[in-house]
Amino acid sequence: MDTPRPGRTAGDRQQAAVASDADFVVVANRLPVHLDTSDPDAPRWRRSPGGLVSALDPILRNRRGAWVGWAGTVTGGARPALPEQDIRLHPVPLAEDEYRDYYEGFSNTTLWPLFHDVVVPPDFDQAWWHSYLRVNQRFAQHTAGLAAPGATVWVQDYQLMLVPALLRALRPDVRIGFFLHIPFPPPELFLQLPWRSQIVDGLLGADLIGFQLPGGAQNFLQLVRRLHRGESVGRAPRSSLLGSVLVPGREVRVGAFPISVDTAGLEELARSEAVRERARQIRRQLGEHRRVMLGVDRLDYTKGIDQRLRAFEALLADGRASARDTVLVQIATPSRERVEHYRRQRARIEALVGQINGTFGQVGQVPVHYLHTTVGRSELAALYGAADVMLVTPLRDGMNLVAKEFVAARPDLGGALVLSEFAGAAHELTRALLVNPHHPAELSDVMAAALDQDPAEGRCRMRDLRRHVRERDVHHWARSFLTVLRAGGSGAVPSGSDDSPQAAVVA
Ligand code: ADQ
Repeated sequence: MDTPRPGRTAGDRQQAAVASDADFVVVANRLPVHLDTSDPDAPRWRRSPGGLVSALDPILRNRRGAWVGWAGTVTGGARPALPEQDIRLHPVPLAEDEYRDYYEGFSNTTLWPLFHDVVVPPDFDQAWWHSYLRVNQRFAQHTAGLAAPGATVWVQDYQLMLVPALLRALRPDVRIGFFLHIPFPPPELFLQLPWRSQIVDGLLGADLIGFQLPGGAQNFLQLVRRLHRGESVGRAPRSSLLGSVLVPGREVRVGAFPISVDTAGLEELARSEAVRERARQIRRQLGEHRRVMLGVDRLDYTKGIDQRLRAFEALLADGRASARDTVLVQIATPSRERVEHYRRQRARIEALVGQINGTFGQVGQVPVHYLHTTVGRSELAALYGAADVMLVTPLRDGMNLVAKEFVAARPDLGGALVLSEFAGAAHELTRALLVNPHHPAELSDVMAAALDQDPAEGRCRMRDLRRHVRERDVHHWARSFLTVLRAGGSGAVPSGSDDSPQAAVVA
């Protein structure tokens, strides 16, 4: 869910000529494509791999679907397109200053840190807010022009939290779902936001608001209560639903829908001979006898990469590991590189890698292999297959798909998963080796325990973890959200039930 830089666009009023006939519309910051410029003479649009696309793809094809989002690159006005039979893409233009203020600014320097427990202090800037509002309005307008009467619209993530209400004002006939991929913070933190009421009202334009975890849904319900002082009525949770908010004339349902991965697809890839051979080759290249630890993350300060490196350094320092017997491979995808906190984080990590290798390495044998790059799906599956220990240690994470991908990619039942308690995935993957990444000694101890894990116990844990990700894959996620979204009537509540000018929370 990350974006490269844009170029100049045709501007605000550019609206592609498309018929209003889409009866299922996905609205996300990014279109599920990128421009492949490996052949500069013949740049081509390609599908971006990802669980969200594979989950929504069959629905988009079966139901005259469309995807609304930013194309993410300099196109000189060229429309992103996929082969005929593929899903319909509808690009929303962004100007350079909007990319800076709406995306890098408000989305990633205000909302992202605020929603991740203020791991770094968020910046509040009025100009960014105005840009966020303007871009959300544009997304709502494009969607309104595209959706068929009575269509279902599914809005994704924190960059677009105003879209539900803006869209409802334009198109009261459509059914609107919203899903937040990142954590929803406790009210005490959210209330710092100068535009808190506008964001909450934006979300309340939806018929169904989905969070990764019940805790996020509860935080939201509490916040609505605090901001609106609404009447709260007890109700037993039904399936994924945890409560409702009554707004004038409508009921907004609130629930938890933990996202997952394309388990079958990953498993098939992991079982392929090419991937298995590549995994063996990686192990040979790293040193046949060495234990392999692996980290795969976007280079983000929430992912706990530096904490993980320091914990590994402690193991090397106290002799529980050495460059001779253990290696840590850290793959970090370049991310949000113009944002100051990300630049500093990269410098911190690279200094730490240099320090560890400088202190504990030998010629031809360094303890940390660090790659600042994106790797392909097959290479990723091979890395997962080669690892003895997978390190997923975020300080805060909505879900963390890497943890679930690792489990899906280990049909051999090998490998140990070290998983932060602060990743949403820990709520489900309780048979992983759970750890508090804020506690340096505990993190080193759990990493050491993972290296020394009894193979029989490891297989037993992995079997349980795999059972979970097979039952709860990304298709299950999409199905359960859309089933609840469609099951709600029109969203209307009997007139007279709203006797407060604000909202009531039913939880
Ligand atoms: P992210 O913060 O981007 O997603 P995550 O869930 O870990 O985090 O997903 C990252 C994806 O990128 C994974 O599919 C992973 O395989 C891939 N990836 C990471 N590094 C890579 C590399 N170097 N090369 C290739 N691929 C790489 C946000 C939230 C998460 C939530 C997801 C989905 O922050 O908490 O799980 O959305 O809802």
